[in-house]
Amino acid sequence: MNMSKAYLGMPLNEFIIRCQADFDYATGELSRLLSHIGIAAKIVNREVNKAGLVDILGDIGIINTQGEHQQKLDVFADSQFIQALRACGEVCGIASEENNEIISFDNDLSRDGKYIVCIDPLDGSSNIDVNVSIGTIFSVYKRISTRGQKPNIDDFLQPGTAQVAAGYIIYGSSTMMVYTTGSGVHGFTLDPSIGEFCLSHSKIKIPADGSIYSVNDGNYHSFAKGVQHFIDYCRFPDPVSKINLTARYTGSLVADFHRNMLRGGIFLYPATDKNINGKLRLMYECNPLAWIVEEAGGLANNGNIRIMEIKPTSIHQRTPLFIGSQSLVEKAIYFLHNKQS
Ligand code: P6P
Repeated sequence: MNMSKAYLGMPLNEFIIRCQADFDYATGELSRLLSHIGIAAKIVNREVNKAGLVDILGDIGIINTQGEHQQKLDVFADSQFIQALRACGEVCGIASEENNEIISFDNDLSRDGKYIVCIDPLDGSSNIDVNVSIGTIFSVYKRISTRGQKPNIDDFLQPGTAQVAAGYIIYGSSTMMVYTTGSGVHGFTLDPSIGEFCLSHSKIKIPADGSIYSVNDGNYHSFAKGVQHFIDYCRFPDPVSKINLTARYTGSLVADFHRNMLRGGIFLYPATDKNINGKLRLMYECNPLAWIVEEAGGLANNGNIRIMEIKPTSIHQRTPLFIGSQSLVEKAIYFLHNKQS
Protein backbone atom coordinates (compact mmCIF):
# COMPACT_ATOMS: atom_id res chain seq x y z
CA MET A 1 0.00 0.00 0.00
CA ASN A 2 1.19 3.51 -0.70
CA MET A 3 1.92 4.52 2.87
CA SER A 4 0.77 8.05 2.12
CA LYS A 5 -2.73 6.59 2.06
CA ALA A 6 -2.28 5.21 5.57
CA TYR A 7 -3.50 7.73 8.11
CA LEU A 8 -2.75 7.72 11.82
CA GLY A 9 -5.78 6.25 13.58
CA MET A 10 -6.56 3.88 10.72
CA PRO A 11 -8.04 0.68 12.21
CA LEU A 12 -5.89 -2.45 11.99
CA ASN A 13 -8.27 -4.42 9.80
CA GLU A 14 -8.55 -1.61 7.24
CA PHE A 15 -4.77 -1.25 7.18
CA ILE A 16 -4.23 -4.99 6.72
CA ILE A 17 -6.70 -5.19 3.86
CA ARG A 18 -5.28 -2.12 2.13
CA CYS A 19 -1.76 -3.57 2.45
CA GLN A 20 -2.99 -6.88 1.06
CA ALA A 21 -2.41 -5.52 -2.44
CA ASP A 22 1.33 -5.55 -1.64
CA PHE A 23 1.40 -9.34 -1.86
CA ASP A 24 1.26 -11.23 -5.13
CA TYR A 25 -0.03 -14.33 -3.43
CA ALA A 26 -2.30 -12.62 -0.92
CA THR A 27 -5.93 -13.40 -1.51
CA GLY A 28 -7.03 -12.29 1.93
CA GLU A 29 -5.85 -15.34 3.88
CA LEU A 30 -2.95 -13.57 5.58
CA SER A 31 -5.18 -10.57 6.24
CA ARG A 32 -7.75 -12.81 7.89
CA LEU A 33 -5.04 -14.52 9.97
CA LEU A 34 -3.65 -11.22 11.25
CA SER A 35 -7.13 -9.92 12.01
CA HIS A 36 -7.87 -13.02 14.10
CA ILE A 37 -4.64 -12.50 16.04
CA GLY A 38 -5.87 -8.96 16.73
CA ILE A 39 -9.17 -10.31 18.09
CA ALA A 40 -7.42 -12.75 20.44
CA ALA A 41 -5.09 -9.96 21.56
CA LYS A 42 -8.07 -7.82 22.58
CA ILE A 43 -9.51 -10.69 24.62
CA VAL A 44 -6.17 -11.39 26.33
CA ASN A 45 -5.72 -7.68 26.94
CA ARG A 46 -9.07 -7.56 28.74
CA GLU A 47 -7.96 -10.30 31.15
CA VAL A 48 -4.43 -8.89 31.59
CA ASN A 49 -5.92 -5.52 32.50
CA LYS A 50 -8.09 -6.94 35.25
CA ALA A 51 -5.71 -9.68 36.38
CA GLY A 52 -5.42 -8.07 39.78
CA LEU A 53 -9.16 -8.01 40.30
CA VAL A 54 -10.22 -11.53 39.44
CA ASP A 55 -8.85 -14.90 40.40
CA ILE A 56 -6.70 -15.22 37.30
CA LEU A 57 -3.37 -14.31 38.81
CA GLY A 58 -0.81 -16.69 39.92
CA ASP A 59 0.63 -20.08 39.46
CA ILE A 60 -1.53 -23.09 38.59
CA GLY A 61 1.08 -25.51 39.83
CA ILE A 62 1.94 -26.83 36.35
CA ILE A 63 5.43 -26.76 34.88
CA ASN A 64 5.45 -26.04 31.12
CA THR A 65 7.78 -27.42 28.46
CA GLN A 66 10.35 -24.84 29.46
CA GLY A 67 10.44 -26.00 33.05
CA GLU A 68 8.66 -22.78 34.05
CA HIS A 69 5.64 -22.53 36.34
CA GLN A 70 2.57 -21.96 34.13
CA GLN A 71 0.61 -18.93 35.25
CA LYS A 72 -3.17 -18.86 34.85
CA LEU A 73 -2.94 -16.01 32.33
CA ASP A 74 -0.39 -18.04 30.33
CA VAL A 75 -2.90 -20.83 29.96
CA PHE A 76 -5.74 -18.42 29.20
CA ALA A 77 -3.72 -16.59 26.54
CA ASP A 78 -2.61 -19.88 24.97
CA SER A 79 -6.21 -21.07 24.69
CA GLN A 80 -7.40 -17.76 23.23
CA PHE A 81 -4.78 -17.66 20.47
CA ILE A 82 -5.29 -21.36 19.66
CA GLN A 83 -9.05 -20.76 19.42
CA ALA A 84 -8.64 -17.67 17.20
CA LEU A 85 -6.12 -19.32 14.89
CA ARG A 86 -8.25 -22.45 14.58
CA ALA A 87 -11.32 -20.35 13.82
CA CYS A 88 -9.68 -18.25 11.10
CA GLY A 89 -9.39 -21.28 8.82
CA GLU A 90 -6.06 -20.16 7.32
CA VAL A 91 -3.78 -21.96 9.79
CA CYS A 92 -3.22 -25.73 9.74
CA GLY A 93 -1.26 -25.87 12.98
CA ILE A 94 0.76 -24.00 15.58
CA ALA A 95 3.79 -24.38 17.79
CA SER A 96 3.28 -22.70 21.15
CA GLU A 97 5.63 -22.20 24.08
CA GLU A 98 2.92 -23.61 26.29
CA ASN A 99 2.66 -26.94 24.46
CA ASN A 100 5.41 -29.53 24.09
CA GLU A 101 4.28 -30.79 20.66
CA ILE A 102 2.93 -28.99 17.60
CA ILE A 103 -0.86 -28.59 17.59
CA SER A 104 -2.52 -29.66 14.32
CA PHE A 105 -5.93 -28.15 13.61
CA ASP A 106 -7.62 -31.30 12.45
CA ASN A 107 -10.81 -29.95 10.88
CA ASP A 108 -11.66 -29.65 7.16
CA LEU A 109 -11.38 -25.86 7.13
CA SER A 110 -7.96 -25.68 8.83
CA ARG A 111 -6.41 -28.77 7.20
CA ASP A 112 -6.48 -26.77 3.96
CA GLY A 113 -4.85 -23.81 5.72
CA LYS A 114 -1.89 -22.23 3.96
CA TYR A 115 0.02 -21.13 7.07
CA ILE A 116 1.55 -22.31 10.31
CA VAL A 117 2.13 -20.07 13.35
CA CYS A 118 4.79 -20.18 16.08
CA ILE A 119 3.67 -18.26 19.15
CA ASP A 120 4.64 -17.32 22.68
CA PRO A 121 1.15 -16.52 23.96
CA LEU A 122 2.26 -14.58 27.02
CA ASP A 123 5.96 -13.83 27.31
CA GLY A 124 7.34 -12.46 30.55
CA SER A 125 4.66 -14.22 32.56
CA SER A 126 6.78 -14.13 35.71
CA ASN A 127 5.96 -10.40 35.70
CA ILE A 128 2.18 -10.90 35.67
CA ASP A 129 1.76 -10.73 39.45
CA VAL A 130 3.89 -7.62 39.79
CA ASN A 131 2.18 -5.59 37.08
CA VAL A 132 5.14 -5.28 34.72
CA SER A 133 4.38 -5.15 30.98
CA ILE A 134 4.12 -8.54 29.28
CA GLY A 135 3.62 -9.57 25.68
CA THR A 136 2.64 -12.01 22.94
CA ILE A 137 5.09 -12.82 20.14
CA PHE A 138 4.13 -14.59 16.90
CA SER A 139 5.68 -15.73 13.66
CA VAL A 140 3.85 -16.88 10.48
CA TYR A 141 5.21 -19.22 7.77
CA LYS A 142 3.70 -20.74 4.65
CA ARG A 143 3.36 -24.50 5.16
CA ILE A 144 5.68 -26.81 3.20
CA SER A 145 3.46 -29.91 3.39
CA THR A 146 0.53 -30.54 1.05
CA ARG A 147 -2.64 -28.60 1.86
CA GLY A 148 -5.47 -30.81 3.01
CA GLN A 149 -3.18 -32.98 5.12
CA LYS A 150 -2.09 -32.55 8.73
CA PRO A 151 1.02 -30.39 9.09
CA ASN A 152 4.30 -32.04 10.02
CA ILE A 153 7.37 -30.91 11.90
CA ASP A 154 9.11 -29.74 8.71
CA ASP A 155 6.42 -27.07 8.32
CA PHE A 156 7.72 -25.58 11.57
CA LEU A 157 11.49 -26.08 11.33
CA GLN A 158 11.95 -23.30 8.78
CA PRO A 159 14.61 -20.57 9.14
CA GLY A 160 13.45 -17.10 10.14
CA THR A 161 14.18 -15.86 6.61
CA ALA A 162 11.09 -17.81 5.47
CA GLN A 163 8.64 -15.90 7.69
CA VAL A 164 5.73 -14.19 5.90
CA ALA A 165 4.57 -12.21 8.95
CA ALA A 166 5.94 -11.53 12.43
CA GLY A 167 4.66 -9.44 15.28
CA TYR A 168 4.18 -8.84 18.95
CA ILE A 169 1.54 -7.41 21.25
CA ILE A 170 2.71 -5.50 24.33
CA TYR A 171 0.26 -5.26 27.23
CA GLY A 172 1.70 -2.18 28.90
CA SER A 173 0.64 1.36 29.83
CA SER A 174 -1.20 1.02 26.54
CA THR A 175 -1.70 -2.13 24.50
CA MET A 176 0.02 -2.17 21.11
CA MET A 177 0.27 -4.59 18.24
CA VAL A 178 3.42 -4.23 16.15
CA TYR A 179 3.97 -6.35 13.05
CA THR A 180 5.71 -6.66 9.72
CA THR A 181 4.93 -8.58 6.54
CA GLY A 182 8.11 -7.39 4.86
CA SER A 183 6.96 -3.86 3.97
CA GLY A 184 8.14 -2.06 7.08
CA VAL A 185 7.11 -2.23 10.72
CA HIS A 186 3.82 -0.72 11.83
CA GLY A 187 2.43 -0.15 15.33
CA PHE A 188 -1.23 -0.09 16.32
CA THR A 189 -2.43 1.14 19.70
CA LEU A 190 -5.64 -0.27 21.18
CA ASP A 191 -8.26 2.42 21.66
CA PRO A 192 -10.39 0.94 24.47
CA SER A 193 -13.21 3.41 23.76
CA ILE A 194 -13.87 1.74 20.40
CA GLY A 195 -12.13 -1.63 20.98
CA GLU A 196 -9.97 -1.16 17.88
CA PHE A 197 -6.22 -1.29 17.26
CA CYS A 198 -5.50 1.99 15.45
CA LEU A 199 -2.36 2.94 13.48
CA SER A 200 -0.17 4.98 15.83
CA HIS A 201 3.39 4.25 14.62
CA SER A 202 3.84 4.06 10.86
CA LYS A 203 7.07 2.60 9.39
CA ILE A 204 8.93 2.30 12.69
CA LYS A 205 12.72 2.67 12.34
CA ILE A 206 15.05 1.79 15.23
CA PRO A 207 17.69 4.50 15.79
CA ALA A 208 21.03 3.36 14.27
CA ASP A 209 22.75 4.34 17.49
CA GLY A 210 21.29 3.91 20.92
CA SER A 211 22.06 4.75 24.50
CA ILE A 212 20.30 1.86 26.25
CA TYR A 213 21.65 -1.60 27.00
CA SER A 214 19.40 -4.31 28.37
CA VAL A 215 20.98 -7.36 30.02
CA ASN A 216 20.47 -9.34 33.21
CA ASP A 217 23.56 -8.12 35.01
CA GLY A 218 23.15 -10.91 37.55
CA ASN A 219 24.54 -13.27 34.90
CA TYR A 220 27.68 -11.19 34.29
CA HIS A 221 29.91 -13.69 36.07
CA SER A 222 28.95 -16.51 33.70
CA PHE A 223 29.14 -14.59 30.42
CA ALA A 224 31.96 -15.16 27.94
CA LYS A 225 34.88 -12.73 28.38
CA GLY A 226 33.97 -10.84 25.20
CA VAL A 227 30.44 -10.26 26.52
CA GLN A 228 31.81 -9.09 29.86
CA HIS A 229 34.10 -6.63 28.05
CA PHE A 230 31.13 -5.34 26.00
CA ILE A 231 29.12 -4.78 29.17
CA ASP A 232 32.10 -2.98 30.71
CA TYR A 233 32.18 -0.81 27.57
CA CYS A 234 28.48 -0.03 28.08
CA ARG A 235 29.00 0.77 31.74
CA PHE A 236 31.71 3.39 31.22
CA PRO A 237 31.65 6.47 28.96
CA ASP A 238 33.44 5.97 25.65
CA PRO A 239 36.73 7.90 26.01
CA VAL A 240 36.37 9.34 22.53
CA SER A 241 32.67 9.83 21.89
CA LYS A 242 31.95 10.31 25.62
CA ILE A 243 28.76 8.29 24.98
CA ASN A 244 27.40 7.07 28.31
CA LEU A 245 24.83 4.29 28.02
CA THR A 246 21.89 3.71 30.36
CA ALA A 247 20.95 0.28 31.74
CA ARG A 248 17.31 -0.73 31.46
CA TYR A 249 16.07 -4.30 32.11
CA THR A 250 12.50 -5.34 32.93
CA GLY A 251 12.80 -9.12 32.65
CA SER A 252 10.09 -9.00 29.99
CA LEU A 253 11.53 -9.41 26.48
CA VAL A 254 8.70 -7.66 24.64
CA ALA A 255 8.87 -4.63 26.96
CA ASP A 256 12.67 -4.33 26.70
CA PHE A 257 12.61 -4.89 22.94
CA HIS A 258 9.78 -2.43 22.27
CA ARG A 259 11.45 0.35 24.29
CA ASN A 260 14.72 -0.18 22.41
CA MET A 261 12.86 -0.22 19.07
CA LEU A 262 11.52 3.28 19.76
CA ARG A 263 14.47 4.78 21.66
CA GLY A 264 17.42 2.85 20.25
CA GLY A 265 19.53 0.38 22.21
CA ILE A 266 20.60 -3.25 22.50
CA PHE A 267 19.02 -6.21 24.27
CA LEU A 268 21.31 -9.15 24.90
CA TYR A 269 20.66 -12.55 26.41
CA PRO A 270 23.95 -14.39 25.87
CA ALA A 271 24.79 -17.96 26.78
CA THR A 272 25.21 -18.49 30.53
CA ASP A 273 26.30 -21.41 32.74
CA LYS A 274 22.61 -22.20 33.34
CA ASN A 275 21.52 -21.68 29.72
CA ILE A 276 24.51 -22.74 27.59
CA ASN A 277 22.51 -22.11 24.38
CA GLY A 278 20.94 -18.94 25.69
CA LYS A 279 17.51 -18.77 27.34
CA LEU A 280 15.29 -17.28 24.65
CA ARG A 281 13.54 -19.49 22.13
CA LEU A 282 14.40 -19.22 18.46
CA MET A 283 11.05 -19.95 16.82
CA TYR A 284 8.61 -17.80 18.78
CA GLU A 285 10.76 -15.16 20.47
CA CYS A 286 13.97 -14.49 18.54
CA ASN A 287 12.99 -15.06 14.88
CA PRO A 288 9.92 -12.80 14.90
CA LEU A 289 11.73 -10.00 16.74
CA ALA A 290 14.76 -10.46 14.48
CA TRP A 291 12.66 -9.86 11.34
CA ILE A 292 10.95 -6.88 12.93
CA VAL A 293 14.23 -5.27 13.98
CA GLU A 294 15.85 -5.88 10.58
CA GLU A 295 12.81 -4.40 8.82
CA ALA A 296 13.28 -1.39 11.13
CA GLY A 297 16.99 -1.06 10.24
CA GLY A 298 18.50 -2.92 13.18
CA LEU A 299 20.34 -6.22 13.61
CA ALA A 300 19.73 -9.55 15.35
CA ASN A 301 22.55 -12.04 15.81
CA ASN A 302 23.36 -15.09 17.92
CA GLY A 303 26.99 -14.01 18.29
CA ASN A 304 28.04 -15.67 15.06
CA ILE A 305 25.27 -15.45 12.43
CA ARG A 306 21.99 -13.62 11.78
CA ILE A 307 19.27 -15.08 13.99
CA MET A 308 17.07 -15.59 10.92
CA GLU A 309 19.70 -17.78 9.24
CA ILE A 310 19.77 -20.36 12.04
CA LYS A 311 18.46 -23.70 10.74
CA PRO A 312 16.03 -24.90 13.41
CA THR A 313 16.24 -28.48 14.75
CA SER A 314 13.55 -28.23 17.43
CA ILE A 315 10.48 -26.02 17.89
CA HIS A 316 11.61 -25.11 21.42
CA GLN A 317 15.30 -24.64 20.77
CA ARG A 318 17.05 -21.74 22.43
CA THR A 319 19.64 -19.31 21.10
CA PRO A 320 21.84 -16.54 22.42
CA LEU A 321 20.40 -13.18 21.31
CA PHE A 322 22.00 -9.81 20.55
CA ILE A 323 19.31 -7.54 19.06
CA GLY A 324 18.75 -3.82 18.50
CA SER A 325 20.47 -0.77 17.03
CA GLN A 326 22.99 -1.61 14.31
CA SER A 327 25.98 0.14 15.91
CA LEU A 328 25.52 -1.51 19.31
CA VAL A 329 24.93 -5.01 17.95
CA GLU A 330 27.99 -4.68 15.72
CA LYS A 331 30.00 -3.47 18.71
CA ALA A 332 28.83 -6.40 20.85
CA ILE A 333 29.76 -8.93 18.15
CA TYR A 334 33.15 -7.22 17.74
CA PHE A 335 33.87 -7.57 21.46
CA LEU A 336 32.64 -11.17 21.44
CA HIS A 337 35.19 -12.09 18.76
CA ASN A 338 38.09 -9.75 19.51
CA LYS A 339 38.13 -9.25 23.26
CA GLN A 340 38.12 -12.81 24.49
CA SER A 341 40.82 -12.49 27.13
P1 P6P B 1 15.89 -13.64 33.20
C1 P6P B 1 10.62 -14.16 30.47
O1 P6P B 1 10.58 -15.35 31.21
C2 P6P B 1 11.72 -14.29 29.42
O2 P6P B 1 11.48 -15.39 28.62
C3 P6P B 1 11.82 -13.02 28.60
O3 P6P B 1 10.60 -12.37 28.47
C4 P6P B 1 12.83 -12.18 29.38
O4 P6P B 1 13.56 -11.30 28.54
C5 P6P B 1 13.75 -13.24 29.99
O5 P6P B 1 12.99 -14.44 30.09
C6 P6P B 1 14.22 -12.82 31.35
O6 P6P B 1 15.09 -13.84 31.81
O7 P6P B 1 16.79 -14.86 33.29
O8 P6P B 1 16.69 -12.35 33.05
O9 P6P B 1 14.86 -13.54 34.29
